[in-house]
Order: sequence, then structure tokens, then C-alpha cells
Amino acid sequence: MEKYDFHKIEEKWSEHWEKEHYGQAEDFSRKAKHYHLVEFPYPSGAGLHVGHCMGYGASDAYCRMKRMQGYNVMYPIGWDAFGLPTENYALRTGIHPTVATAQNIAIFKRQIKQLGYAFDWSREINTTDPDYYRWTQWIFLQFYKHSYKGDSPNSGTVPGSRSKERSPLIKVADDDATTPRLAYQKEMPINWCPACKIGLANEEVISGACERCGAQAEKRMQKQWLLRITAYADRLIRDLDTVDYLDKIKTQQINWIGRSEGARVHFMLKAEGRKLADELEVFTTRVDTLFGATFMVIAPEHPLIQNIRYQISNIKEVEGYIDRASRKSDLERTELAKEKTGIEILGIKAVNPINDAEIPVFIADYVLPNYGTGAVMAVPAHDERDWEFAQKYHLPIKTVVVPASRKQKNQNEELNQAYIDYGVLVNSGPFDSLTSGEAKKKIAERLKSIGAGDFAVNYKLRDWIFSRQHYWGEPIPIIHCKKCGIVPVPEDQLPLRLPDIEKYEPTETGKSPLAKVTDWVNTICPRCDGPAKRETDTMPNWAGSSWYYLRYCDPNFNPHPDPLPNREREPKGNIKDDLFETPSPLRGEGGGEGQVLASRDKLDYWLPVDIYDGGMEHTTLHLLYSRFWHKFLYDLDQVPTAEPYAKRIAHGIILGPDGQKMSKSRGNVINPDEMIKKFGADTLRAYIMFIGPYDQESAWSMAGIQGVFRFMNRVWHNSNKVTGGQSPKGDSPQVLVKLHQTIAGATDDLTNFRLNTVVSKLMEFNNLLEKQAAISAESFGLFLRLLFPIAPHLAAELWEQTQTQKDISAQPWPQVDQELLAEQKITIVIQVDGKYRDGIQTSPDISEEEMKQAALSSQKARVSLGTKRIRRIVVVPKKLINIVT
Ligand code: ANZ
Ligand code: ZN
Repeated sequence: MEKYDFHKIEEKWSEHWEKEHYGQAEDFSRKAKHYHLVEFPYPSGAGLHVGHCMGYGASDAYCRMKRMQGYNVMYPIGWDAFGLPTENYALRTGIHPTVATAQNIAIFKRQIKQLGYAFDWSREINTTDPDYYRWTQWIFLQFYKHSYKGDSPNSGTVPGSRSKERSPLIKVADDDATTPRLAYQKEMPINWCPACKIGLANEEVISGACERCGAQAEKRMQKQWLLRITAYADRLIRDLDTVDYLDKIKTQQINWIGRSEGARVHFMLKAEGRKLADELEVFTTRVDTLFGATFMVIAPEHPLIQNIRYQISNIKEVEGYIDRASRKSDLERTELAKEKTGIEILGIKAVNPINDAEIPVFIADYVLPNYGTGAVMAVPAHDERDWEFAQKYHLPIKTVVVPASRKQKNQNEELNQAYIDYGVLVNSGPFDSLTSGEAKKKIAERLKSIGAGDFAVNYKLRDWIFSRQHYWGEPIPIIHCKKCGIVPVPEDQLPLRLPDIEKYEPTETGKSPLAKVTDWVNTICPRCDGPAKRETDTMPNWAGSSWYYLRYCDPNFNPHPDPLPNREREPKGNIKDDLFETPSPLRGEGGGEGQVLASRDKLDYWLPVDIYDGGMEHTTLHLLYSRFWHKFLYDLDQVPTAEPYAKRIAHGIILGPDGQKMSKSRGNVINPDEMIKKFGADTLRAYIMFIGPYDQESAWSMAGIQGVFRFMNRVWHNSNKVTGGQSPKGDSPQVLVKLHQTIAGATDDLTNFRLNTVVSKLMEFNNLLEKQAAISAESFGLFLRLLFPIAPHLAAELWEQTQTQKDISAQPWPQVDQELLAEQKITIVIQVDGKYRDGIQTSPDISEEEMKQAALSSQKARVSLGTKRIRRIVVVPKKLINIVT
């Protein structure tokens, strides 16, 4: 037989599958569906990296098995193509991002096809395609046009659980400026990268530095678009109970959302003995310590300063402090070890609502502007930071909680550190001797009754900053009119296309380069027909990926004709019609009409995604964002399920041969193209599966891929041993048993994404074949079917050469012959004083004790033993037993 010419084989089968549309899913097939999603790539100029291959290859293998098991599998792919790298490339080369994107996609496609990843190409999508981002923009407008009942953490109410009958959404009238919308604009301090000239989301700042370029991030005030993800925080936590995600993924999401139960307390402010209009509101998880509040601290960014400027006698120093604080990162500010700094705001006092005590107000940067209310009541006796601050500035420390055991004696004993645990209240008037738990409830109730506070829930999760000052993103479909304010672009005018531009640099003012395209920016107000300007911010790169898995279900769906009646010109007035009380054009009767993103019957058929594979790094970003969008779309009745993904798994990363993260600068990047050239696609696929446990980090090894290459070659040569005929009779019991053990083990491993052991089991079986003189076509065929998900080209070629049935991809997945496994026997050698006396057939799970019993009852052994005394028995488990006299 000729040598293993992988190039020829791989080309042949790749063309074959392309022609046959292998991998194409069928809508509404009566087979059981399996929707298998992998995170779609950003088509960068560098092409596919081996990390992509890890996720795509494993999922491709899994899907091939599922198809052979009779499932209607949808395994789609598309391009998450908006984002900074392409824009930066355009900046450097002058090549338009659309052109660069198309070039990059072509590279990715060629590589993916070469590797035999059988995606359903008929469902390919591209987030930068106007027919796609039209709907991303549409979703944004729905966020803008809706409010969420009880959505604000400030309100103290926990959003109730969603029921089918009642949506938590309220439609907000266009000219309603007070109802909190789910998409809103707000002047706020943002992280700003001076090098990229871009606003960064909190999660893009890694220990104070820009995630992309490493430059130190700064703070800047800017008007930003935000999405009110906090409105969905409770549901995002609660519904984790209904999905099958890795535990570590659930825990990370829960911690990221960071739900705290506590209370809000209002402190009145006084200047020269007179009450001010402004109050100071704080969030606390320890309202039981309210009597111990001896001063207040507000964040430097707190808006109060501007409001009460004229009451502050040391405003110059205060402003100097604010200026210095703006140059520190959050981490620098909150680190416990850092010495606390601050300055008293002279001229005003705060009044504790529970006992009317007048206490000083400080500004200090250990209080963060974007957590709680940006202000705290400081209780130095029971909080470590407050303790430190009080020590430094000689402020009173008042104990109000003691351990239950110390309740009676020395209540006012000097502490030498904060007592932060729960206990029993002292020095707290009518609340004395309540436990902390009881007091939290009682004090919050009292505050509520006097209008000075309430129970409240707070989240670490911040609303999602949804603005970027860049070109290559979805334009935010909003118009700013001097007369009407914010006016949404009418839905029937979507998509709002990105205009072509010459210069991609962000402007020096930090505005998007779109700001310079005057004939695009200047427009007409859809409400008053007066002159108006378009929003120039674009959406962040996480926008298009927040709903792409819906579009795969129906990639060309277009709700024609005139699907979206122009609802911009509704009667004026503050209409807050509940979606479910007033029929909205969005809500169809049979769940079919009003669908916008995909047809309802296709969503009904395919959703939820059965398995979603991706990287751990997306747990608190993309995975959380897309769950949020999905829940919102569920509330809009655009999708049939409350959660998008039934199951989430995560793959590890592949490190360079040096055990370090692959990076261009380290020169340890493995190029898939080179590996394919040298060893072929099947070897590359199989090696990446073999490299290590799927969910862990593994280092690349050239020896490793060479080993897998040898395996492919041996399989190739073993096919020479195939004898004609379909009868398994020719194969030894050993081969048959091993084959069925391999079927059982490999199926179980592949089902549970233990790819490395699937490959090693196939290798073991192949080693056994090596030792055989011949093998039946039937047994070899079963082995090839197991190999097909791993090395499809080789398996298909050998199938064609050795089998009479057609295409391997149409074959069912091998079934285990349980009887064969049950019947399997091993042979145990029995010796007396080292000489062979007997051999017995027994079950492979025989214990040492059973082996001894079997040996001693062997007729031949007993004859040989005669009357000799047995001195000891040597046992080699499952192999040999030697009776020594
Ligand atoms: C009074 C108090 C007394 C507090 C006490 C703690 C102990 P978690 O659990 O993380 O939600 N806090 C509130 N807003 C803050 C801000 N913007 N910057 C820094 N700290 C802030 O923490 C809630 C606690 O963190 C709140 O409860 C508040 O301090 C502080 F013995 O209020 B506490
Ligand atoms: Zn107008």
C-alpha cells in the first residue's frame, strides 16, 4: 500500500463534504435537535490560532458523534467582526475595515474548512453586516423605549420573579424624561485610556491599566450610554439554578453581580444650624451599627460638593483633594493596606436620623463613587477602614455592638481594633440588647416609619457602559435635537449605516471620528423636522455577540413587509402602557407575528442552545451580557425561553512549548497552517484533542504532535490487514473485547468532553491491531467510525477503501456489545515452585483472594503439590499465581 498521503486525502474529503453540505442542519427535522454553539471568532489578520482549534475541534468531534447517533445537529459559525484591532489596522494601512474584515474572514474560512470543522455554512452571520446590525440597533432602541418595574437598586424593592402573565417591562413615551429607561445617558466618571483614546468598561481595566495596550487608565467625566443590567441582577443570579453550567462559572457570575442586602439611610445636612435642601444618602449592610456612626465620608466625585459649594468654607482644599483623587485607580484607592487620606468638609454637618447626633462630613477617596450611593456612614468601632481613618484624624470611636458573651461587663472598654463581627447592641437606646440580626430589621423599620430610610439591596455589578468613541462599531441609533432632546431613529429607518470615512483617528476631544463626518452627523429631527445631530458614539464590541445565537436559527429572517410600524409618532403625553395591557405591535397572538430577530417557530424548534462552549475569560462579560439581553428579549416576547444556554462548558488554553502564554512578542506562537503542512489536518485536530484535559491549560509539544502523526500512519498501515467479509468470526476474542471496551469508553469520554482519553483509547486499540495478522472489515469499520470524529479525513478514506457501504458520515454510531464485555475472560497461570501446572479462564475483575482460592482448588496444582507444605503464595494480580513450598 502507498504511503499516508494526507494532503491528497484531506483535499479529497474536504471537497466531498463541501459538495454534500455535510454539517447542514435541517429546520423542523423530526430527529431530536442538538444546538451546539461555540463562541464565534473575531476575524483578525493573524488567522486562526491553535486556541480556536481547541474549542472548535472538540465541539466538531462531539457534533459528528451526535449526528451519527441520529441527532439533527446545528453547529453554526459567524464573525464577531466589529472592534478595535480592525480599526487600528485601517488606521495604519488605510484599508477600509469592511475590506480588511472580508480578507480576514476568507483566511479563517479556508483554515476552518481545511481542518474539517463541519460548520453549517448556510447559517453564517457577520455582526458588521447592516442586515445583521439593523437588529442589534433595534434591540438597543427597545432598551431605550422600556423601563423596568422596580428596577432601581435605590428603590429598595427586589424585582419580583417573572411570570408569563406579566412582563416587568413598561413602555416609556418618547418625551418622558423622568421614567428610568433601560438604556440611558449619564454624565459619569469613566475609565479612559490616554493611549487608545477610548473609554473603557470597568472590566477592561486590569489592575489600573488598559487591557489592550497596558497604559495607565485615567478617570474622565463623559456623557455615556448605559444599559441597566442591574435591573436584571436578581434574575441573573436566580436563574442560574435552572441551567447546567460548570460550578466555577456560576460562582464567578454570582460574585461578579455581588448582591448585598442592607439598608439606605438618609442623613439631613445642616449649615450654620440651618437645614439644607440636599440630603446625604448612604447604603449600609450594617444598619445595626447606626448609633455608632461618628462621621460621614463621601467619595470625591460625589455630586453633593457642587450643589453645596457655597456652604463649604474650605472649598479650595476640598477641590485640591478631588483633583488628586481623580488620578488614582480604584485599586489604589480601596486597598486596605494603603494609608487613608481625606479632608473634612468645613461648614456643614450631617444629622443622624436615629438619634439626631450632629456629625462631621469628610471627603475621602477610600469611598468609591460608583458603589452604593457613593457615601458611607462611618462606624469606626466596627469597620476597619473607618477605624483607621478615625485613628488618623482623631475622630470619636463609639462601640455599639459587643460579642454576646461580653454583653454585661465592660461595655465601654477601649478597643485596639474594630470589632467587625455580629453581636449584641449596646449604647443604642431602645435597641440595646437586640442581636445584630434583629436590630438590622428593627432599625430599618424605624427608619422607614420616620421617612429616613428603608431596606435596600445593592449590587457590585454596575450598569453596562454601552458607548465607545470609535468608528468600527454599530452606530447608536439616536438623534439629539435642541428642541426635543433625545429622539430615537425611527425603527423603519434602520439600519442606520456607518458612513464611509477617510480618517479613523478618534478626535482630540475624545469624540468618535464620526463626529467629523458633518453630512452624516447633521440630520433632521424625526419629531419636529428641525435641525438635529446624530449620536456619534458606537456600540461596544460586546453588542453583536449578545444575540447572535438567535440569528443562527433563522439567519435571513426579515419581517416583511413594513414589519415595524413607525411607533415614533405616537400621541404625545406621558403614556406608560404596559406591554401586556395594551396590545403592542410587537406581541402577536400565536407567537409568530411581531417576531423581529428570527421567526418564532424556528426559535421554538432550536432554543435553548444545548451546549455552549467558550473561554472562561468570558464568564462575567459576554456570557452575562448575553443572558441579560436574552431575558430582556424574553420580556419583549421575542424568544421562547428564559435562558439562552442550557449548558455551558469551558475549554482550557494552549500554552506555547515553553509553558508560557502564546504571544507574538515571546515568539512561541504555533501556526496551524505550518502544522497542517507538515502533519496534516487530522493530526493537528487529534493532537489538540490529545494535548491534555479539555478544561485545563496544556503546553504545546512538538514530540506530542509527532506521536499523534505516527498514530495516523499506523492506522493507515493497519488497514492493509483488513480481510474481506463482514463476519467478525475471524477476530480473536481479545480483539473483539478490546474493540467493545473502546466503543464503550470512547463514547463515554466523548460525551463528557474528555477528548484526550478518547484519543488514547483509540491509540491503544490500534496498538493491539498492530500485533494482529489480520482483522475483519467489520471490526475495522467499527474502529473507523470511532475515529471519524477525531480524524475525519483519514477515517472516511479508509472506510471507502475497506468497506462496502457508502459514506462513513451516514453510518450510525457503534453500539457496544454488552454480552461480549460481560463474557470476556482472562487467563491466569498457576505455578508450583515456579513451574507451569495449570491455566484458568476467569473474569477480569478477579481479586487476589479469589485467585488464591482458584489456584488451590486446581486439580493439576493439587496433584503436583502432593503432601508438601505450602510456605507462601506469590500473586501477580490478574496474571499469575505461584505456590511456593
Ligand atoms: C456602615 C458600616 C458599619 C458598614 C460597619 C460596614 C461595617 P458590601 O458588603 O460590599 O456591600 N460602603 C458602602 N458604599 C461604599 C462605597 N461607595 N465605597 C466604599 N465603601 C462603601 O459593603 C457594604 C458596606 O461597604 C457598607 O456598610 C459601607 O460601610 C461600605 F460596622 O456602612 B457599611
Ligand atoms: Zn426635534
